[in-house]
Amino acid sequence: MTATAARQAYYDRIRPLHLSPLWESLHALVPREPQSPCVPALWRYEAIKPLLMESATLITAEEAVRRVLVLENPALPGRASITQSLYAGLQLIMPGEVAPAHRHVQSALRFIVDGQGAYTTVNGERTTMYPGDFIITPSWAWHDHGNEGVGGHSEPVVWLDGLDIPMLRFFDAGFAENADEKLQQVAQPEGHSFARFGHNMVPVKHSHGAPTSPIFSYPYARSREALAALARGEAPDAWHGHKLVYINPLTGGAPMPTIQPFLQLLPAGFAGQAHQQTDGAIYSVVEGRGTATIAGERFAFGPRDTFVVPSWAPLQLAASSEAVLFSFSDRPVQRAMGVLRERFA
Ligand code: GTQ
Repeated sequence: MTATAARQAYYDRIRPLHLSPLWESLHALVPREPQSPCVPALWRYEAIKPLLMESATLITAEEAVRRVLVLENPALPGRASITQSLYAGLQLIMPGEVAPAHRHVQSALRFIVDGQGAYTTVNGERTTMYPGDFIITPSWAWHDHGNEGVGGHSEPVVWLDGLDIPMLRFFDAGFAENADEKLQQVAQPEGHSFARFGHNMVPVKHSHGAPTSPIFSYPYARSREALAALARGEAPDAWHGHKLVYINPLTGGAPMPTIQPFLQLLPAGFAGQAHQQTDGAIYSVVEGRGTATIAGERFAFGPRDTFVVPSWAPLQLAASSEAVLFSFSDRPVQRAMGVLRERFA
């Protein structure tokens, strides 16, 4: 009997006892560097928008609860995952529709992609959505969405949902419940959280102890203005252009315990150098056109497109016109574990 045959016979005997030989899988379990099963991919909004609109003829937001087309990593079909740890989807709410109140332990971000005048209500405070706004639904917070328009005009509104669904699934720690009422009572005037926490000042007395930022809407008008001023005042970073991270004003850390969002400006003509990071990231293009070269594959991007950069895949960004990119990753979790790594070529 050869060594291989003897080993195989041995593996066959231990398998019924639910045992497996580590030495056959050690290299894959403990890789020399990350080997993500995820692949880079880009979703062109132009191609998706008609299909998303068609979904509204098939099901209402209310019946669907959340009418979302999930962006699945092409290498992880059926997993509702855009990376191993994160979920992304495009949610549509038509004028007059309602997505009923519920809560879950999964944290969500909304990044408004198309249209304006929808709202989300989080823990009794409503915020109106405008393109480019970054909005948080904290873990276990009641939330419902609707679309009443602004200024007497209403239109379909689409946003990118980013959730830590795969992480919660991994931990088997998911809980959820529906509210008795379709819509929450609005208990605070719009903008109240931002007034309290959004101006580099916080109330002298407050009891916000949650791990999630007390600001739940970071308006694009403000973030865009910050990028514009930044670009006037300093040269772009050779890898990132002008890149800011959104923060929780109470801690200076990530606004969500599991997700770090970013916003960056690439000047017209920017040709960035390649970098790698262990936190794979999902990008949503707000303005401008350019290319993302991900692990050697070149993707042309334009406004409202979404693309995914897998963990440790070298990324090189370039812009033909001034571009603004929103992105998010699982960085806070990797940071808490002390395993976050970056490499700048
Ligand atoms: O809006 O509450 O894309 O619960 C997936 C799950 C959105 C939401 C999603 C959700 C939501």
